[in-house]
Amino acid sequence: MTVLVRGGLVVGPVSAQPMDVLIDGEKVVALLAAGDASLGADLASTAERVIDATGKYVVPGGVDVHTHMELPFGGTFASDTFETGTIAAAHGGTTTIVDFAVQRAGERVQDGLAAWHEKARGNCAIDYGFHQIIGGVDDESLKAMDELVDEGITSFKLFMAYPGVFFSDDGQILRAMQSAARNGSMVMMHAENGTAIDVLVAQALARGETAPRYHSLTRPWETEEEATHRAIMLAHLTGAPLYVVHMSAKQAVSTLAQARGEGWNVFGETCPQYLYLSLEEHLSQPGFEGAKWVCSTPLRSSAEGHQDELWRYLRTGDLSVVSTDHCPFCFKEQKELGLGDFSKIPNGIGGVEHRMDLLYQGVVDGRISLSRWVELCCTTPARMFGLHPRKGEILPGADADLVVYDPAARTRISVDTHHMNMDHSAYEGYEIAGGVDTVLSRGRVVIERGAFLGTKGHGQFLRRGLSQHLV
Ligand code: DUC
Ligand code: ZN
Ligand code: ZN
Repeated sequence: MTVLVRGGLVVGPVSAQPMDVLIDGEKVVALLAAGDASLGADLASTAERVIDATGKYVVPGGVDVHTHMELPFGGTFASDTFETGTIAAAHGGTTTIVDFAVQRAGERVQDGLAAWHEKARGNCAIDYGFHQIIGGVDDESLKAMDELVDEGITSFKLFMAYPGVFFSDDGQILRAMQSAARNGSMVMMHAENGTAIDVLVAQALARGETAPRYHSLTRPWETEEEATHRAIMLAHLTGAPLYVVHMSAKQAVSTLAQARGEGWNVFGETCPQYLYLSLEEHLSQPGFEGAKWVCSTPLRSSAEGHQDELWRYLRTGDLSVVSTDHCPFCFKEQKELGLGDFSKIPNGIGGVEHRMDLLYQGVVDGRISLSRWVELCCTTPARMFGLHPRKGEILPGADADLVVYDPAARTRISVDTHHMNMDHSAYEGYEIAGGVDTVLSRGRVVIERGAFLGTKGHGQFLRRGLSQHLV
């Protein structure tokens, strides 16, 4: 089937131009300037379907490289399945996710990966790939890293937090980084000093400080900055590239920026929750309400100016990617596991549906340009994790994943209208200027004016190449 997306402003990571996009089957075949009388224009006149994008933006499908569907965590599971989570993502204009397969100490990495394939296969509405969490670094798991690279799993997440669960010590991190330096993969780091945090948590609980806001107060910025610094130094020592996930403390990003200023191969990601939500306004809500916003790294103080600084780092380029760390838990029975003890609240916020809209508010407010929005949410994540040029940019030969985005639309985020499998919204009541109109995934219309027209099982597993951000 041939489709022509006509009359829109096509936004890329560098520029935005009025163009028509011609799709044949699953691929973009041509970008046609208005009035183009070339062969492409002839083809356009015979397109089987025309989507009118007049007055709208045509942007690449969003690439969210940090999701946790069905993640076992804190005695429960993240509440979105690959089916519900990818349908929600599609509603929000995201057409690719990269989720985290899990290996724990004592388990085979290959078994962890196989379990994730099992969860996702046949259930996804959009395309998906995997990173691999290495929760137990040893000879066997290090060997498995090489094998996985050949299978299209080209990035590995390590944890400096969560002792006894996913934690790696410095020696283990060093060894894994040496392997990554050798096989060309990317090391993703959860950079928080977990052993220090565990002491602070125990001391807070002993003082009777049990409310959700103590989650943030026991994970102060120093624990993020220190771990970030240590990860950077270990990466530099080994020559491995480093991607620090879900950065929330301005001091940690400052340290990252300094290393980048030296020309070191280190990158940072932040998430919408750290740009919009705060310790004071959200995590400190009365009673147990703040549990909705317990995630790690934690939300930080707006009085200390973290949010504004993160926006600034998105502008300077020191933060390269915005993903969601989508890890939803219902309030009832899941977040409630931590009633009376904040340390038992499952860590995570759901947001896979709202990333494109929330970041677009930065365009509306003049904080970032249209092209920077696309770069942060689509192109750079695709390049960073070996998916470009198939994903992340509207180019001839690329998958026809694109979003017709209507700047004149107005939407209000609410649990009543979202599609994620959650009983609350972290962004309840947020007014969004703009909105997703139509979404295509590999040439197929999956969302049309709020209606899901796709199918579970349409989404394909993506074998990823090596990062294009390695120097
Ligand atoms: N952080 C979260 O908030 N949830 C899951 C894991 C993580 O690192
Ligand atoms: Zn993490
Ligand atoms: Zn995560």
